[in-house]
Amino acid sequence: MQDDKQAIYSTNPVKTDDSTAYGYKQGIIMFVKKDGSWKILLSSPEKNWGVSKAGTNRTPAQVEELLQEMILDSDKDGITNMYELCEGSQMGNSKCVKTDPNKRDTDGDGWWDGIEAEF
Ligand SMILES: [Ca+2]
Ligand SMILES: [Ca+2]
Repeated sequence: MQDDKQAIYSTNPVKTDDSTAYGYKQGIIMFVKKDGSWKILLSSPEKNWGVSKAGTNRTPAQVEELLQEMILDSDKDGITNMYELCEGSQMGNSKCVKTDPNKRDTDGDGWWDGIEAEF
């Protein structure tokens, strides 16, 4: 995913299930173009999602469904739908800014939402 101002590269989500939790991780790197050259923007290139086995009474299939929902990034702007809707882990975060999960650049300023979230 790239245009003339920014680029986002991510790996496919990889399962990280262990004895205590079901989970996924994904590597993601963001670049922005400044003064004609590309700079790395993101400082933590790995995202993790997890559901504790002890903390859920869902079946493994239901947990999988939940995890798929948690990692979904419809517009591929580098932040998940839940994050853009201020749901899930962002619920109750007063600093969370709602953006459109189906629009890469919600405010139309040329910067993608996931990039702006890192500024
Ligand atoms: Ca998104
Ligand atoms: Ca924007």
